[in-house]
Amino acid sequence: MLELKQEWPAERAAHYREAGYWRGEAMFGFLEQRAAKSPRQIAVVGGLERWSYAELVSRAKHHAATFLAMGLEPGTRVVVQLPNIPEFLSVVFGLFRAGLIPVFTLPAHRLTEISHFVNKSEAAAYIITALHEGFDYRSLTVQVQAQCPGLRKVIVVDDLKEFRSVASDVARIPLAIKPSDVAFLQISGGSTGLSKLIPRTHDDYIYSFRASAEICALNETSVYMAALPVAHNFPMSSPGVFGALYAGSTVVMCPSPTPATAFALIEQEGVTITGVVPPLALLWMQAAATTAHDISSLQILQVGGAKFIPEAAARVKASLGCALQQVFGMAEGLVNYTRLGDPEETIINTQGRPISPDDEILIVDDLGNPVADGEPGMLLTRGPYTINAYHNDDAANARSFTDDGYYRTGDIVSRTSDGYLTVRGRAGDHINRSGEKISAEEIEDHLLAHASVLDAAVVSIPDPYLGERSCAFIISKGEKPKSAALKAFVRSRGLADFKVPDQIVFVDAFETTAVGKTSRKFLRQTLREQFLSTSAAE
Ligand code: AMP
Ligand code: DBH
Repeated sequence: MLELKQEWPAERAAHYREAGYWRGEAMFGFLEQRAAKSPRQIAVVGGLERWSYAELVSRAKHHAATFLAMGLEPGTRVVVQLPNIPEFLSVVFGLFRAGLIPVFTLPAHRLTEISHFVNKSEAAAYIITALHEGFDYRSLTVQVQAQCPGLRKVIVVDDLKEFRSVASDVARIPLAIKPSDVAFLQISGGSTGLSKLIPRTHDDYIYSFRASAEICALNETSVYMAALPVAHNFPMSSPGVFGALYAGSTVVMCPSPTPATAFALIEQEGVTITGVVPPLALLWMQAAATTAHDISSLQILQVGGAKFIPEAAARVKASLGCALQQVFGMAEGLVNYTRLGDPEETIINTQGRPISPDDEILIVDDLGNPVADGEPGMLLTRGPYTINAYHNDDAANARSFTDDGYYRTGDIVSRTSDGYLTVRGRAGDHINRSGEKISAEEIEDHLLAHASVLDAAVVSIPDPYLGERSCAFIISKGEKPKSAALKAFVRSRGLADFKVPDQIVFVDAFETTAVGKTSRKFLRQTLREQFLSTSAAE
């Protein structure tokens, strides 16, 4: 099994410890300490469940003992595909307690993605819930097992209760966790090809959500609602469910972010803070005008994952009666926030500034030279919670990191003189569809597998609802397929629904560059521009 690593140069690591960022805490340990301090405080609410900190810890320990009794050894990777239910937390903290390594995936992922994550992480187990939103995950596990010979165990969370009696004495399980170890694998949205795996350590991740909880002023009276799928880095750690638990707040697991469901929970649980992507913020603002629910407990609406335009940002306070916080982050590390006391103008027009004084930010032009404040350039960053490498992916690492350890974010940003960043665009070729990042290349590869597709180019098109939608330009061969059939074909390849092209446009030919070879980047750009100019003319 390939070792999991995430290492910073010794000098920087020493500095991060001295500065008090890395405190030697571990993912299960912090929760246990919280539970010792306030055992009866409610940790998590969801569905019919309402667990205190003591109960969450006790459930996690039982799960830990069960996992080990099943023969899973510390260090084993375990793919977790769970929706927003309290068991997400008991299972994940159970894995941490047992020294197992969660590999986070989204409920929307299907065969192709899950098999890739299992194989790439060399996972031996896969944890699901039987049914969610009408989808039967048990049938998915059968398909995944057929494709992943190394996958030894499928665990259905609904069955874990029955294993309780099997659990041996949890106190006897040795806790052999080093805070500098990799705690879990997070997934990148992926700009080229399949999603990459992101190894995060206890030290670095805990720093990011502890500091985030401070920035958001979370305390025991706060109620944080996870509205987006909780395996996303944003609701997990910015400050997310982990930051909320670190601060002793209550976490509310919202099963779906529709205004009807979310507003009812805000009222019922007195939610004080939650985070959404821009399209949802727009939907919530519209729904708030006529809702029968009292959402006045909400103090902060965080918006992030994709660009929130200033015109919409300016309306949050009046529409929802709460403060806006913009969040610009990435699963690879760096997270920026507007601060609660910032002037309105900063909150509306920027995506915030970094968490840490030791987040190093470079904004450079095509030649790698720093640009002046206010000028757009490519964002590079390194710091105490930004990774230095992806897991087992030399090609991506060579592309994504500079020789001196900066992560190339692929985002084009500008910086104000006081260090606030505004996202201006991106250099990479992904589609940011309502905060879900889709790799153009990944979808093109699936389209090319269709017998009637000669060539395919997938681009992002501005969309009034989604922010961006995906559009596939297709050169067909033989009989021209129907758009619906092509979409169904992509879906049948076992992909998350959000990756199916929103729109299909047939063209006769693609332009080629002067050297005669097609540059995909140039091609996508040309197609997008042509499409936008013709639709503007219509
Ligand atoms: P990932 O690397 O998959 O975690 O996705 C992170 C990317 O999401 C960033 O590099 C940005 O491109 C995008 N992103 C996240 N938050 C924002 C935001 N507030 N505004 C614009 N883009 C964002
Ligand atoms: O989009 C993201 O990946 C993101 C957005 C906001 C993120 O990872 C985060 C905050 O931590």
